Amino acid sequence: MFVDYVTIYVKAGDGGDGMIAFRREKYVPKGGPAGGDGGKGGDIIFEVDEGLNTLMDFRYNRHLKAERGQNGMNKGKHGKDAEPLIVPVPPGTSVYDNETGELIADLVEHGQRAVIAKGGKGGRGNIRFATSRNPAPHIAEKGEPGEEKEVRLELKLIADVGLVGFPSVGKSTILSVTTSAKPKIADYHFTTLAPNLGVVETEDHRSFVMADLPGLIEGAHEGVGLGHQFLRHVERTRLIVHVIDMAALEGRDPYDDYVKINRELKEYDEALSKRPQIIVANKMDMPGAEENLRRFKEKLNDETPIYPISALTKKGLRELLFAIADKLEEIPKEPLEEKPIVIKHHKEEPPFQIKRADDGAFVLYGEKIERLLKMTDFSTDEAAQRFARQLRRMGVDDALRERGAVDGSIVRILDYEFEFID
Ligand SMILES: Nc1nc2c(ncn2[C@@H]2O[C@H](COP(=O)(O)OP(=O)(O)OP(=O)(O)O)[C@@H](O)[C@H]2O)c(=O)[nH]1
Ligand SMILES: [Mg+2]
Repeated sequence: MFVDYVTIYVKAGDGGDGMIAFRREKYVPKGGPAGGDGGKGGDIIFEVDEGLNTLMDFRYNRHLKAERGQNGMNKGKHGKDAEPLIVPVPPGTSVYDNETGELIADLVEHGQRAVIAKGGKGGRGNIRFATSRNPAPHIAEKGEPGEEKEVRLELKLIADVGLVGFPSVGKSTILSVTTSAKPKIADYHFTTLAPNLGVVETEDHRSFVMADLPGLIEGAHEGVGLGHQFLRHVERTRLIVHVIDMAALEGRDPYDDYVKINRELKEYDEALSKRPQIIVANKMDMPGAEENLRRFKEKLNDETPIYPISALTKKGLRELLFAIADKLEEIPKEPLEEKPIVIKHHKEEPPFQIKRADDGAFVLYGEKIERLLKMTDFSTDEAAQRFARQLRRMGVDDALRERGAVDGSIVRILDYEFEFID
Protein backbone atom coordinates (compact mmCIF):
# COMPACT_ATOMS: atom_id res chain seq x y z
CA MET A 1 0.00 0.00 0.00
CA PHE A 2 3.05 2.21 0.10
CA VAL A 3 3.51 1.55 -3.56
CA ASP A 4 1.95 3.68 -6.22
CA TYR A 5 1.99 2.30 -9.72
CA VAL A 6 0.76 3.02 -13.20
CA THR A 7 1.04 1.24 -16.54
CA ILE A 8 1.77 3.28 -19.62
CA TYR A 9 2.57 2.68 -23.27
CA VAL A 10 5.75 4.07 -24.78
CA LYS A 11 6.67 4.28 -28.45
CA ALA A 12 10.02 5.68 -29.54
CA GLY A 13 10.24 7.45 -32.88
CA ASP A 14 10.73 5.49 -36.09
CA GLY A 15 13.80 6.23 -38.13
CA GLY A 16 13.31 8.37 -41.24
CA ASP A 17 13.29 6.56 -44.59
CA GLY A 18 16.33 6.49 -46.83
CA MET A 19 15.91 8.15 -50.21
CA ILE A 20 16.32 6.84 -53.73
CA ALA A 21 17.60 9.70 -55.89
CA PHE A 22 20.08 10.30 -58.67
CA ARG A 23 22.29 13.18 -59.59
CA ARG A 24 21.27 15.13 -62.61
CA GLU A 25 24.31 16.00 -64.65
CA LYS A 26 24.55 17.57 -68.04
CA TYR A 27 25.05 15.06 -70.85
CA VAL A 28 24.70 12.15 -68.41
CA PRO A 29 21.31 10.51 -68.79
CA LYS A 30 21.45 9.15 -65.29
CA GLY A 31 23.99 10.37 -62.73
CA GLY A 32 25.18 8.49 -59.67
CA PRO A 33 23.01 7.77 -56.64
CA ALA A 34 22.18 10.82 -54.52
CA GLY A 35 19.63 9.64 -51.94
CA GLY A 36 20.55 10.48 -48.34
CA ASP A 37 19.91 8.51 -45.16
CA GLY A 38 16.95 9.03 -42.91
CA GLY A 39 17.46 10.58 -39.46
CA LYS A 40 17.25 8.63 -36.20
CA GLY A 41 13.90 8.42 -34.41
CA GLY A 42 13.57 10.05 -30.99
CA ASP A 43 14.35 8.01 -27.86
CA ILE A 44 12.04 8.04 -24.88
CA ILE A 45 14.15 9.00 -21.90
CA PHE A 46 13.02 9.13 -18.28
CA GLU A 47 14.77 11.66 -16.06
CA VAL A 48 14.54 11.98 -12.29
CA ASP A 49 13.13 15.29 -11.08
CA GLU A 50 13.42 15.54 -7.30
CA GLY A 51 10.59 18.06 -7.28
CA LEU A 52 8.10 15.31 -8.07
CA ASN A 53 6.74 12.86 -5.54
CA THR A 54 3.86 11.08 -7.25
CA LEU A 55 3.05 9.29 -10.49
CA MET A 56 -0.15 11.31 -10.70
CA ASP A 57 0.64 12.99 -14.03
CA PHE A 58 0.89 9.63 -15.80
CA ARG A 59 -2.71 8.81 -14.92
CA TYR A 60 -3.78 11.48 -17.38
CA ASN A 61 -1.14 10.76 -19.98
CA ARG A 62 -0.74 7.05 -20.56
CA HIS A 63 0.63 7.18 -24.11
CA LEU A 64 4.05 8.60 -24.72
CA LYS A 65 5.32 8.88 -28.25
CA ALA A 66 8.57 10.32 -29.56
CA GLU A 67 9.00 11.98 -32.96
CA ARG A 68 10.04 10.18 -36.11
CA GLY A 69 13.35 10.94 -37.83
CA GLN A 70 13.28 13.05 -40.98
CA ASN A 71 13.47 11.24 -44.32
CA GLY A 72 16.65 11.29 -46.34
CA MET A 73 16.77 13.85 -49.12
CA ASN A 74 18.10 14.56 -52.54
CA LYS A 75 21.71 15.50 -53.22
CA GLY A 76 22.91 13.14 -50.52
CA LYS A 77 21.39 15.14 -47.66
CA HIS A 78 20.60 13.20 -44.52
CA GLY A 79 17.34 13.64 -42.66
CA LYS A 80 17.56 15.27 -39.23
CA ASP A 81 17.52 13.10 -36.08
CA ALA A 82 14.43 13.58 -33.95
CA GLU A 83 14.77 15.10 -30.47
CA PRO A 84 14.36 12.62 -27.61
CA LEU A 85 11.24 12.85 -25.50
CA ILE A 86 12.41 13.62 -21.95
CA VAL A 87 9.89 12.51 -19.36
CA PRO A 88 10.31 13.68 -15.74
CA VAL A 89 9.72 11.04 -13.05
CA PRO A 90 9.93 11.24 -9.24
CA PRO A 91 12.99 9.82 -7.46
CA GLY A 92 12.50 6.19 -6.52
CA THR A 93 10.68 5.22 -9.71
CA SER A 94 11.29 1.67 -10.93
CA VAL A 95 10.42 0.91 -14.52
CA TYR A 96 9.43 -2.61 -15.55
CA ASP A 97 8.64 -4.16 -18.91
CA ASN A 98 5.01 -5.05 -18.33
CA GLU A 99 5.11 -8.10 -20.56
CA THR A 100 8.24 -9.81 -19.25
CA GLY A 101 8.30 -8.26 -15.77
CA GLU A 102 11.94 -7.39 -16.35
CA LEU A 103 13.35 -4.36 -14.56
CA ILE A 104 14.37 -1.79 -17.16
CA ALA A 105 15.62 0.96 -14.86
CA ASP A 106 15.74 2.08 -11.25
CA LEU A 107 15.71 5.83 -11.15
CA VAL A 108 16.98 7.20 -7.88
CA GLU A 109 19.13 10.33 -8.06
CA HIS A 110 18.11 13.76 -9.28
CA GLY A 111 19.03 14.14 -12.94
CA GLN A 112 19.58 10.43 -13.47
CA ARG A 113 18.43 9.32 -16.92
CA ALA A 114 17.57 6.05 -18.61
CA VAL A 115 16.55 5.28 -22.17
CA ILE A 116 13.25 3.44 -21.84
CA ALA A 117 12.53 2.99 -25.55
CA LYS A 118 15.15 3.41 -28.25
CA GLY A 119 14.40 5.35 -31.41
CA GLY A 120 14.80 3.52 -34.74
CA LYS A 121 17.87 4.01 -36.91
CA GLY A 122 17.41 5.99 -40.09
CA GLY A 123 17.06 3.95 -43.28
CA ARG A 124 20.04 4.13 -45.62
CA GLY A 125 19.71 6.08 -48.85
CA ASN A 126 20.67 4.59 -52.18
CA ILE A 127 24.16 6.16 -52.11
CA ARG A 128 25.06 3.51 -49.56
CA PHE A 129 24.09 0.62 -51.81
CA ALA A 130 26.30 1.60 -54.75
CA THR A 131 28.92 -0.96 -55.71
CA SER A 132 31.10 -1.24 -58.77
CA ARG A 133 28.72 -3.83 -60.15
CA ASN A 134 25.64 -1.79 -59.34
CA PRO A 135 26.70 1.87 -59.48
CA ALA A 136 23.13 3.22 -59.63
CA PRO A 137 21.11 1.12 -57.17
CA HIS A 138 17.37 1.48 -56.87
CA ILE A 139 17.52 0.45 -53.25
CA ALA A 140 16.89 2.40 -50.09
CA GLU A 141 15.88 1.25 -46.64
CA LYS A 142 12.89 2.43 -44.74
CA GLY A 143 13.53 3.74 -41.26
CA GLU A 144 13.85 1.20 -38.44
CA PRO A 145 10.74 1.14 -36.27
CA GLY A 146 11.19 2.72 -32.83
CA GLU A 147 10.92 0.42 -29.82
CA GLU A 148 7.46 0.20 -28.35
CA LYS A 149 6.29 -1.46 -25.18
CA GLU A 150 4.07 -1.28 -22.20
CA VAL A 151 5.93 -0.32 -19.06
CA ARG A 152 4.86 -0.37 -15.44
CA LEU A 153 6.13 2.41 -13.23
CA GLU A 154 6.36 1.74 -9.54
CA LEU A 155 7.02 4.36 -6.93
CA LYS A 156 7.71 3.30 -3.42
CA LEU A 157 6.39 6.23 -1.51
CA ILE A 158 8.52 6.81 1.51
CA ALA A 159 6.91 8.93 4.14
CA ASP A 160 9.06 11.76 5.44
CA VAL A 161 6.83 12.14 8.46
CA GLY A 162 4.92 9.58 10.53
CA LEU A 163 1.92 10.52 12.71
CA VAL A 164 2.22 8.43 15.83
CA GLY A 165 0.05 8.22 18.94
CA PHE A 166 -2.68 6.42 20.86
CA PRO A 167 -5.91 5.51 19.04
CA SER A 168 -8.46 8.30 18.53
CA VAL A 169 -6.05 11.16 19.26
CA GLY A 170 -6.81 12.59 15.79
CA LYS A 171 -4.01 11.32 13.55
CA SER A 172 -6.28 10.57 10.58
CA THR A 173 -8.09 13.86 11.07
CA ILE A 174 -4.77 15.72 10.83
CA LEU A 175 -3.88 13.89 7.60
CA SER A 176 -7.32 14.62 6.16
CA VAL A 177 -7.11 18.38 6.77
CA THR A 178 -3.53 18.80 5.55
CA THR A 179 -3.52 16.59 2.44
CA SER A 180 -5.99 15.33 -0.15
CA ALA A 181 -5.97 11.86 1.47
CA LYS A 182 -9.38 10.66 2.68
CA PRO A 183 -8.69 8.36 5.63
CA LYS A 184 -11.56 6.99 7.69
CA ILE A 185 -12.20 9.00 10.82
CA ALA A 186 -14.33 7.86 13.75
CA ASP A 187 -14.55 8.08 17.51
CA TYR A 188 -13.70 4.45 18.18
CA HIS A 189 -10.26 2.89 18.53
CA PHE A 190 -8.35 1.40 15.61
CA THR A 191 -10.34 3.17 12.95
CA THR A 192 -7.18 3.17 10.89
CA LEU A 193 -6.17 -0.39 10.04
CA ALA A 194 -3.44 0.32 7.53
CA PRO A 195 -1.21 3.33 6.97
CA ASN A 196 -2.53 6.14 4.78
CA LEU A 197 -0.24 8.48 2.92
CA GLY A 198 -0.73 12.03 1.81
CA VAL A 199 1.39 14.69 0.20
CA VAL A 200 1.45 17.93 2.17
CA GLU A 201 2.10 21.17 0.39
CA THR A 202 2.86 24.14 2.62
CA GLU A 203 1.80 27.68 1.72
CA ASP A 204 5.33 28.43 0.59
CA HIS A 205 5.25 25.42 -1.76
CA ARG A 206 7.41 23.00 0.11
CA SER A 207 6.11 19.47 0.10
CA PHE A 208 6.58 16.27 2.03
CA VAL A 209 4.90 12.90 2.37
CA MET A 210 3.06 12.24 5.61
CA ALA A 211 1.85 8.86 6.87
CA ASP A 212 -1.07 8.35 9.22
CA LEU A 213 -0.34 5.19 11.14
CA PRO A 214 -2.67 2.92 13.09
CA GLY A 215 -2.87 3.81 16.76
CA LEU A 216 -0.33 2.36 19.17
CA ILE A 217 -1.13 1.04 22.61
CA GLU A 218 0.92 -0.34 25.46
CA GLY A 219 2.60 -3.54 24.44
CA ALA A 220 2.53 -2.63 20.74
CA HIS A 221 6.19 -3.57 20.43
CA GLU A 222 5.25 -7.11 21.51
CA GLY A 223 2.43 -7.30 19.03
CA VAL A 224 -0.46 -5.98 21.13
CA GLY A 225 -3.05 -4.10 19.07
CA LEU A 226 -2.44 -3.20 15.48
CA GLY A 227 0.46 -0.87 15.74
CA HIS A 228 3.23 -3.40 15.81
CA GLN A 229 3.34 -4.38 12.20
CA PHE A 230 3.34 -0.71 11.29
CA LEU A 231 6.15 0.31 13.56
CA ARG A 232 8.50 -0.71 10.80
CA HIS A 233 6.99 2.07 8.68
CA VAL A 234 7.88 4.52 11.44
CA GLU A 235 11.42 3.25 11.12
CA ARG A 236 11.60 4.58 7.61
CA THR A 237 10.35 8.08 8.39
CA ARG A 238 12.71 10.94 9.07
CA LEU A 239 10.53 12.75 11.57
CA ILE A 240 8.01 11.49 14.11
CA VAL A 241 5.03 13.71 14.77
CA HIS A 242 3.77 12.56 18.13
CA VAL A 243 0.05 13.35 18.41
CA ILE A 244 -1.51 13.75 21.85
CA ASP A 245 -5.15 14.22 22.82
CA MET A 246 -4.61 17.25 25.05
CA ALA A 247 -8.31 17.31 25.94
CA ALA A 248 -7.85 13.90 27.58
CA LEU A 249 -11.26 12.92 26.20
CA GLU A 250 -10.76 9.32 27.22
CA GLY A 251 -9.66 10.06 30.76
CA ARG A 252 -5.97 9.26 30.24
CA ASP A 253 -3.28 11.68 31.32
CA PRO A 254 -1.67 13.36 28.25
CA TYR A 255 1.83 13.25 29.71
CA ASP A 256 1.40 9.61 30.58
CA ASP A 257 0.39 8.96 26.95
CA TYR A 258 3.54 10.68 25.75
CA VAL A 259 5.79 8.60 27.98
CA LYS A 260 4.08 5.32 27.10
CA ILE A 261 4.26 5.79 23.35
CA ASN A 262 7.90 6.76 23.54
CA ARG A 263 8.58 3.66 25.57
CA GLU A 264 6.89 1.52 22.91
CA LEU A 265 9.00 3.09 20.19
CA LYS A 266 12.15 2.51 22.15
CA GLU A 267 11.26 -1.10 23.00
CA TYR A 268 10.62 -1.78 19.36
CA ASP A 269 13.86 -0.25 18.21
CA GLU A 270 16.36 1.75 20.22
CA ALA A 271 17.08 3.86 17.14
CA LEU A 272 13.49 5.13 17.07
CA SER A 273 13.96 6.90 20.40
CA LYS A 274 16.65 9.02 18.78
CA ARG A 275 14.52 9.94 15.77
CA PRO A 276 13.65 13.67 15.76
CA GLN A 277 10.18 14.36 17.17
CA ILE A 278 7.64 17.12 17.24
CA ILE A 279 4.78 17.01 19.74
CA VAL A 280 1.34 17.93 18.49
CA ALA A 281 -1.10 18.90 21.24
CA ASN A 282 -4.39 18.19 19.47
CA LYS A 283 -8.02 18.95 20.37
CA MET A 284 -7.13 22.35 21.83
CA ASP A 285 -10.70 23.45 20.99
CA MET A 286 -12.02 21.41 23.92
CA PRO A 287 -12.50 22.74 27.45
CA GLY A 288 -9.70 21.81 29.79
CA ALA A 289 -7.13 21.41 27.01
CA GLU A 290 -5.29 24.64 27.89
CA GLU A 291 -4.95 23.60 31.51
CA ASN A 292 -3.77 20.13 30.49
CA LEU A 293 -1.20 21.64 28.14
CA ARG A 294 0.18 23.84 30.93
CA ARG A 295 0.64 20.81 33.17
CA PHE A 296 2.10 18.80 30.28
CA LYS A 297 4.74 21.48 29.70
CA GLU A 298 5.64 21.45 33.39
CA LYS A 299 6.24 17.72 33.33
CA LEU A 300 8.07 17.61 30.04
CA ASN A 301 11.76 17.54 30.78
CA ASP A 302 13.16 17.47 27.28
CA GLU A 303 13.44 20.02 24.50
CA THR A 304 10.91 18.49 22.15
CA PRO A 305 8.95 21.35 20.55
CA ILE A 306 5.17 21.43 21.15
CA TYR A 307 2.61 22.68 18.64
CA PRO A 308 -0.92 23.21 19.99
CA ILE A 309 -3.54 22.69 17.29
CA SER A 310 -7.12 21.77 16.68
CA ALA A 311 -7.52 19.49 13.68
CA LEU A 312 -11.24 20.21 13.97
CA THR A 313 -11.09 24.03 13.74
CA LYS A 314 -7.74 23.91 11.86
CA LYS A 315 -6.21 26.37 14.31
CA GLY A 316 -2.43 26.09 14.48
CA LEU A 317 -2.09 23.84 11.42
CA ARG A 318 -0.29 26.37 9.28
CA GLU A 319 2.45 26.86 11.89
CA LEU A 320 2.71 23.13 12.42
CA LEU A 321 3.26 22.43 8.71
CA PHE A 322 5.91 25.15 8.48
CA ALA A 323 7.66 23.69 11.51
CA ILE A 324 7.63 20.20 9.99
CA ALA A 325 8.98 21.48 6.66
CA ASP A 326 11.71 23.46 8.47
CA LYS A 327 12.68 20.47 10.56
CA LEU A 328 12.82 18.20 7.50
CA GLU A 329 15.24 20.59 5.87
CA GLU A 330 17.63 20.03 8.79
CA ILE A 331 17.40 16.24 8.66
CA PRO A 332 19.41 14.70 5.88
CA LYS A 333 17.52 12.38 3.58
CA GLU A 334 18.74 8.89 4.03
CA PRO A 335 19.93 7.72 0.68
CA LEU A 336 17.32 5.46 -0.84
CA GLU A 337 18.69 2.00 -1.11
CA GLU A 338 21.62 2.68 -3.33
CA LYS A 339 21.16 0.77 -6.53
CA PRO A 340 22.96 1.27 -9.78
CA ILE A 341 20.93 1.75 -12.92
CA VAL A 342 20.20 -1.66 -14.23
CA ILE A 343 19.42 -1.80 -17.87
CA LYS A 344 19.07 -5.38 -18.85
CA HIS A 345 19.21 -6.16 -22.49
CA HIS A 346 16.77 -8.50 -24.04
CA LYS A 347 17.76 -12.10 -24.23
CA GLU A 348 19.25 -12.88 -27.61
CA GLU A 349 16.33 -14.09 -29.67
CA PRO A 350 16.73 -16.29 -32.73
CA PRO A 351 16.54 -14.08 -35.86
CA PHE A 352 13.38 -15.83 -37.01
CA GLN A 353 11.04 -18.68 -36.23
CA ILE A 354 8.63 -20.65 -38.39
CA LYS A 355 5.09 -21.79 -37.72
CA ARG A 356 2.29 -23.09 -39.93
CA ALA A 357 -0.86 -21.01 -40.32
CA ASP A 358 -4.33 -22.60 -40.57
CA ASP A 359 -4.30 -22.10 -44.33
CA GLY A 360 -1.02 -24.04 -44.63
CA ALA A 361 1.15 -20.97 -45.18
CA PHE A 362 4.62 -20.90 -43.57
CA VAL A 363 4.71 -17.95 -41.19
CA LEU A 364 8.09 -16.41 -40.45
CA TYR A 365 8.15 -14.40 -37.26
CA GLY A 366 10.55 -12.89 -34.78
CA GLU A 367 11.74 -9.40 -34.02
CA LYS A 368 14.72 -9.37 -36.35
CA ILE A 369 13.01 -10.69 -39.47
CA GLU A 370 9.98 -8.49 -38.93
CA ARG A 371 12.20 -5.44 -38.51
CA LEU A 372 14.00 -6.33 -41.73
CA LEU A 373 10.66 -6.51 -43.52
CA LYS A 374 9.50 -3.19 -42.13
CA MET A 375 12.74 -1.57 -43.29
CA THR A 376 12.42 -2.85 -46.84
CA ASP A 377 10.87 -0.64 -49.45
CA PHE A 378 9.33 -3.08 -51.92
CA SER A 379 8.59 -0.43 -54.51
CA THR A 380 11.63 -1.46 -56.55
CA ASP A 381 12.58 -4.95 -57.77
CA GLU A 382 16.13 -4.45 -56.69
CA ALA A 383 15.07 -3.87 -53.10
CA ALA A 384 12.86 -6.97 -53.18
CA GLN A 385 15.76 -9.04 -54.52
CA ARG A 386 18.02 -7.70 -51.81
CA PHE A 387 15.44 -8.73 -49.21
CA ALA A 388 15.36 -12.26 -50.67
CA ARG A 389 19.15 -12.46 -50.49
CA GLN A 390 19.14 -11.29 -46.87
CA LEU A 391 16.66 -14.01 -45.96
CA ARG A 392 18.75 -16.64 -47.66
CA ARG A 393 21.82 -15.46 -45.74
CA MET A 394 19.89 -15.72 -42.46
CA GLY A 395 19.23 -19.35 -43.32
CA VAL A 396 15.52 -18.88 -43.97
CA ASP A 397 15.47 -20.91 -47.21
CA ASP A 398 17.12 -23.94 -45.63
CA ALA A 399 14.88 -23.77 -42.60
CA LEU A 400 11.76 -23.54 -44.76
CA ARG A 401 12.84 -26.49 -46.83
CA GLU A 402 13.43 -28.47 -43.66
CA ARG A 403 9.93 -27.65 -42.44
CA GLY A 404 8.56 -29.04 -45.72
CA ALA A 405 8.21 -25.99 -47.92
CA VAL A 406 8.27 -26.81 -51.64
CA ASP A 407 8.30 -24.75 -54.81
CA GLY A 408 5.18 -22.58 -54.72
CA SER A 409 4.50 -22.79 -50.97
CA ILE A 410 3.15 -19.57 -49.49
CA VAL A 411 5.43 -17.82 -47.04
CA ARG A 412 4.16 -14.97 -44.87
CA ILE A 413 5.85 -12.35 -42.71
CA LEU A 414 3.38 -10.04 -40.93
CA ASP A 415 1.01 -9.09 -43.77
CA TYR A 416 3.51 -9.61 -46.58
CA GLU A 417 3.23 -12.81 -48.65
CA PHE A 418 5.44 -14.42 -51.24
CA GLU A 419 5.99 -17.76 -52.94
CA PHE A 420 8.83 -20.05 -51.99
CA ILE A 421 10.97 -20.71 -55.03
CA ASP A 422 13.24 -23.71 -54.82
N1 LIG B 1 -12.81 18.10 19.39
C1 LIG B 1 -11.93 17.60 18.57
N2 LIG B 1 -12.07 16.35 18.09
C2 LIG B 1 -11.17 15.85 17.24
C3 LIG B 1 -10.04 16.62 16.83
N3 LIG B 1 -9.30 15.87 15.97
C4 LIG B 1 -9.95 14.67 15.88
N4 LIG B 1 -11.06 14.67 16.63
C5 LIG B 1 -12.01 13.55 16.79
O1 LIG B 1 -11.38 12.45 17.40
C6 LIG B 1 -11.90 11.20 16.92
C7 LIG B 1 -10.78 10.29 16.43
O2 LIG B 1 -10.16 10.89 15.31
P1 LIG B 1 -9.30 10.06 14.28
O3 LIG B 1 -8.65 11.06 13.39
O4 LIG B 1 -10.07 8.96 13.68
O5 LIG B 1 -8.21 9.45 15.29
P2 LIG B 1 -6.96 8.50 14.99
O6 LIG B 1 -5.84 8.98 15.83
O7 LIG B 1 -6.70 8.43 13.53
O8 LIG B 1 -7.51 7.13 15.55
P3 LIG B 1 -7.10 5.60 15.16
O9 LIG B 1 -7.12 5.50 13.67
O10 LIG B 1 -8.14 4.77 15.79
O11 LIG B 1 -5.74 5.37 15.73
C8 LIG B 1 -12.89 11.58 15.82
O12 LIG B 1 -14.20 11.54 16.35
C9 LIG B 1 -12.49 13.01 15.46
O13 LIG B 1 -13.57 13.74 14.95
C10 LIG B 1 -9.91 17.96 17.34
O14 LIG B 1 -8.98 18.72 17.04
N5 LIG B 1 -10.87 18.38 18.20
MG1 LIG C 1 -6.86 6.89 12.26
